[in-house]
Amino acid sequence: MSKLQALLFDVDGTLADTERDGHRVAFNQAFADAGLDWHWDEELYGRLLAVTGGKERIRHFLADYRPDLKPAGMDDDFVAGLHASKTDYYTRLLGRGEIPLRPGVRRLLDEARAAGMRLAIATTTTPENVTALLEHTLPEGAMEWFEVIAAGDIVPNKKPAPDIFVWAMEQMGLAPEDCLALEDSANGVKSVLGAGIRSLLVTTNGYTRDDDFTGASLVVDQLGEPDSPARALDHHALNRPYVDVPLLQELHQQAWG
Ligand code: XBP
Ligand code: MG
Repeated sequence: MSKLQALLFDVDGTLADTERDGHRVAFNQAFADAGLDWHWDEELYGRLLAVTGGKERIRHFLADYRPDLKPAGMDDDFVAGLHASKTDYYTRLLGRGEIPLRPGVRRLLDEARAAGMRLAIATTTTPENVTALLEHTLPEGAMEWFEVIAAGDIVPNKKPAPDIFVWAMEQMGLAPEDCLALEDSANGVKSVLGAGIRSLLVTTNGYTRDDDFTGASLVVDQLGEPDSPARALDHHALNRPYVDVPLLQELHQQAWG
């Protein structure tokens, strides 16, 4: 039986509900700034989320929704410039404190640290975005709570590829049987399972509620707080009001036997 040593957190949708009112808004601001008439409404953005990574998402939009615009000046440099502008808008939005952490996130981080658990981030988003979110939602110095911040283009293939989780574990000198991952989406689940990690908690949000989470240890609607209980959304029973360290240890034991 392997002991749970580390929690690997996804960011977007897991730590905070960043997509609809954060990334999407920043993409649209960058498009308007560049004089483009594109607007990603909430429904379209939900479909575009099938492709992870902002630059990849823009290229996917061009290829599948606006093929008329290719290749007239819409090359990789253009996409990179547009995306840099989006990152700027997004980090400023976070800097204004517009996106809080999801319920239970701060509590679970505190409990995990008190239990001596090692923490890391494994995300598709740009590193500056992770810094901005953590700096504006957690106390000073909280970046150091996370031993490794695996983000963005640091690996060649973004989720659903397993690369980012594999990279994070390599940096920490850990094996899959030492770790539990927390994710919010089907792409995240595929990435985790592909990396060989078997203990996996999914916390859903509006965009991912109907995703396929096959292989997850437990699916909940939120991590929950004592006054705002989490609900199990799969066949598993949740035998406590919120996700805590003992529950994660139980899931880990069940996954690895
Ligand atoms: C997050 C993403 C990211 C963000 C945008 O996925 O898909 O692309 O939407 O970030 P996950 P950038 O939560 O699975 O990591 O624009 O910085 O790429
Ligand atoms: Mg996510």
